[in-house]
Amino acid sequence: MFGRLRERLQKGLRKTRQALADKVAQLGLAGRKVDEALIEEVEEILVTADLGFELAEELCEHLRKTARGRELNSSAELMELLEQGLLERMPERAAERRPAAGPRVTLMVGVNGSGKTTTTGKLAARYAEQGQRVIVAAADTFRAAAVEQLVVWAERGGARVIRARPGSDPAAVAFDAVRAARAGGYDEVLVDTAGRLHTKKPLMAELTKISRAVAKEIEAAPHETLLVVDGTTGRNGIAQAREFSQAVGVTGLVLTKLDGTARGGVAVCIGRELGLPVRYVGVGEDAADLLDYDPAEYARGLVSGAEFNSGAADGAS
Ligand SMILES: Nc1nc2c(ncn2[C@@H]2O[C@H](COP(=O)(O)OP(=O)(O)OP(=O)(O)O)[C@@H](O)[C@H]2O)c(=O)[nH]1
Ligand SMILES: [Mg+2]
Repeated sequence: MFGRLRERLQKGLRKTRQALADKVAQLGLAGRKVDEALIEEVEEILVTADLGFELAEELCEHLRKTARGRELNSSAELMELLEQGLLERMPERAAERRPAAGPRVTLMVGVNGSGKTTTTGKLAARYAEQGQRVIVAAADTFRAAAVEQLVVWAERGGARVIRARPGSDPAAVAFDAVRAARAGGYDEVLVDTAGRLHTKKPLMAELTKISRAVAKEIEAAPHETLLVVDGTTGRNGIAQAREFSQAVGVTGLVLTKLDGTARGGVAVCIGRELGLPVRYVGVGEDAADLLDYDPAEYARGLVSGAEFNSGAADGAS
């Protein structure tokens, strides 16, 4: 099982890893000394992978400390040094928040199209597979298609869907779902919300209202508020995360679509800069493509793997 997850993550981060590998290969490392000129070139490469300026600098400092003056034989040697440095600096995985008793309520928030509904569906499928009883609240009442999309996911996983007519109050739908979960002894409530721009005040206020509505039924709810960020948008996610955090107190991040981008480093960067735990990463459209964030595996997914170990990335050098 674990091997399969690792494979999925490796596959999901392939574009990021490959882009790094190609650029590092172009440095022509065989026989080059680790000096300031080289370190500067490496720093630029790391920044383009969206690891963030701060982390790129720290990794360069790691290179200076561990390898200054050393003559390198291959790209793989540099990647190993970077992997070591990265492993020490990955944001930790944090424990999930869970109530001592009763249903756990998770609110999914984020900008339009970031992957909220897909992630909600994937989580519902995962919990159901673990034997949990799941209710999904379709609190995206703007788009009828969003509800249908959720119903398809939920039926696949055996979760119950609480829905309302298009145009009705999303806070009421969320409240009804939590009430039904309490009454029916459910374990998990996932509230899918409509996408909204973090710059639009009234829509952000609506999220606060949804959050308050579920707290009327269960005081500590929502236990988790997950901000779903489209990984392909890179560092834009940071501004989004700040606004959403201010409005609803985000407890964790989900980075999606990492399979479609060479900016996979953004998960590390956003997590570090905001001090928010990364909970899950999305690397595809299947239910099994939502993976628990694992710092060590993630670091390896970014900088190691076949592309380097085979030496293929060294090309003509
Ligand atoms: N490749 C890939 N596609 C994804 C992933 N997560 C979501 N998607 C796709 O991204 C698109 C948008 O996903 P949705 O889940 O509908 O996004 P949303 O945040 O609910 O969108 P709105 O409700 O309109 O704000 C869909 O086509 C999904 O299949 C992922 O991890 N990898
Ligand atoms: Mg949606």
